[in-house]
Amino acid sequence: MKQRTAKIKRTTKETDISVELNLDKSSKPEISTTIGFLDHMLELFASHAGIALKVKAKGDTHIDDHHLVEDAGITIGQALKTALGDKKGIARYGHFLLPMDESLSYTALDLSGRFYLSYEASILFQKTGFNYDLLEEFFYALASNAGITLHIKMIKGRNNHHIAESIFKSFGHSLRQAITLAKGKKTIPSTKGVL
Ligand SMILES: [Mn+2]
Repeated sequence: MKQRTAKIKRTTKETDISVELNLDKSSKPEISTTIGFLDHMLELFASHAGIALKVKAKGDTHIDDHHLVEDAGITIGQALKTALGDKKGIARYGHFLLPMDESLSYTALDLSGRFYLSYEASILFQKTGFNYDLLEEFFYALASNAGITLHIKMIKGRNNHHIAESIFKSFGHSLRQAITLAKGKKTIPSTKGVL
């Protein structure tokens, strides 16, 4: 079977991003976005999703991290959509409850071709470091460009880093389930016949 891959390059006046993705191969993630925290989250996501992901990104982070985080989400979303192709034989749905020490998060998704995002995570007040508001921007950009119905819910947590980790790992596991190909199944899992 042909492997489900994508290679996307996206350049704007704000950012310059390239993404390579293989849904049928697991390898060590190669992530370099100039934002250490985003690298860490994307590495966790790719490892737990069991996919090969390469991301190289730079942008106008002298302003703040907003454009780069959002555009990384857009480009990864576009790569996911491309790699998924006609979605023949995929499981389509995935959900995962994931603990990370004191934090606990849930994600549920449908590779429906329709975008929906429900994001409920109460990140705690912070003075410095990565702006955790951007996580919602990232998932909005990714899900809208990939055509994913995505629910993200933080159930509990006291540490921002752990909360974010629980969300990205959970998302990885949910995606892993949804992209799984059922053995010998070649149909599109929809009564409409198209996703
Ligand atoms: Mn960590």
